[in-house]
Amino acid sequence: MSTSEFLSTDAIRRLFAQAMSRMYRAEVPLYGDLVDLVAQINAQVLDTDAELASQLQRNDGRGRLDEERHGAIRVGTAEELSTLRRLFAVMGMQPVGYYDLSVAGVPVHSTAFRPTDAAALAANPFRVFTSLLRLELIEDDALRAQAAAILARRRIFTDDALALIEQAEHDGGLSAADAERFVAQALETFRWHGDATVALDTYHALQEAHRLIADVVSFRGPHINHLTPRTLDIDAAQAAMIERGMAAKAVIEGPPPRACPILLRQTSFKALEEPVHFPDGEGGRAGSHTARFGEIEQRGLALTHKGRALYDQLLTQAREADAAGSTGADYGQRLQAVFVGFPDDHATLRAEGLGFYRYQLTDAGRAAPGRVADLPAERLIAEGLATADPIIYEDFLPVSAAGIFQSNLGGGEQRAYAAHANRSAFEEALGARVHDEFALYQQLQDDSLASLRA
Ligand code: OOG
Ligand code: NI
Repeated sequence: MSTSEFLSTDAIRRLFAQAMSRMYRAEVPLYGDLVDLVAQINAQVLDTDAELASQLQRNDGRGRLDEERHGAIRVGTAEELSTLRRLFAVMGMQPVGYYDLSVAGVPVHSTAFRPTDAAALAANPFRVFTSLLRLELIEDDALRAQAAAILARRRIFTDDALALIEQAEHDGGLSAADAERFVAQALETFRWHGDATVALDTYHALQEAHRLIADVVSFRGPHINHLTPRTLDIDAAQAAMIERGMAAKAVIEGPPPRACPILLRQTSFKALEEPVHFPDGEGGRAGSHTARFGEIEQRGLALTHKGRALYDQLLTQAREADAAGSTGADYGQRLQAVFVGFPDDHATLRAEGLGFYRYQLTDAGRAAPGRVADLPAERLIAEGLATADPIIYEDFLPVSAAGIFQSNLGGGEQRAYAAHANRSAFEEALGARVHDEFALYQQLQDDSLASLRA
């Protein structure tokens, strides 16, 4: 088959994201409510904020907004992770970034599979935060061996999914009909199973080691544990959640509200306690499991290394102010006070090299190629010949992610692991290097600057 007969990876990713969204709506109806709520808020914001509406239009952000989601899964073995990498590659999703969550007491390390270039991001930015369990952090030797043996036995991909991955790798793509079969087969890996594969006692022992370990080891596959729509106003969305009686998390993770949003702000509703059937005893036993939840997020400017260092420093300052982490009642105020130290207008953010921007000529700029050629970018902007729009942060934040993990595992446990980041072990399990997110944003900015002169 020739390349032109393949369905594009962007189109496959869109089909998959839509199928996941339909499945999760059916599995967790509250997610559907959240999607509807966010769509309403976004429509209101776009109605009232003409500047933001036209910025999104210019920046290829409007078209993708209604379908924009991220999801999260957790896997148990290197083989599972590396096969996921191949599965996501069929949809144009690459591993970006490395996140060590052991420092926050969660025994995993993670990456995000997502599209990387401007056109693919504009088409559909679907991302999946993917965590690998670090079995070596289970202290009890017998329990660790038992968990490893259980994981070694399971098969999380259907035979057809594996065959279609191989076919796509071999041929360089999939036809429309094969892509549809691929999406249906891939979906099976992420489906919820209400029947555990381990006895109730084993489940409890795993849970004692860490609730997350029980979540990964006790089931047939890595059920999608949340799908997150992107809101343009998370404060309004959070208020609307509470108004409708959803059990929203008290604190919004990430930076405080700002005139120029940066990075990522997130909030979630608590995970549901769901009935689970355990296979032991006469006819099995009834129990429950808490893992799946809902989350919303607002995305803003991607920061440079310099900007990110400032963000990390200010966040640490706010969290350590009274040793309460992000739990104290006055955390929001503390955060606001500390972040006064982070410039909040785009001209200063650009001048200080804190964020990445996408530059484009205006109509006036296009009409005056001679003038454009000679002027530096900031002068072009000052004279109305070019615009600079924030490049949107497409990734995640480890401190926020740890907060989301913690608040959704149920139970109030807080523990710390002595282990630290082990990126090379993660990449070995993955079977590939992860992309450097800063290099990707730099490339987007450089490409846009080059196009001013083209
Ligand atoms: C992933 C939690 C991280 C986020 O948005 O930061 C995450 C998980 O609970 O598996 O999704
Ligand atoms: Ni999330």
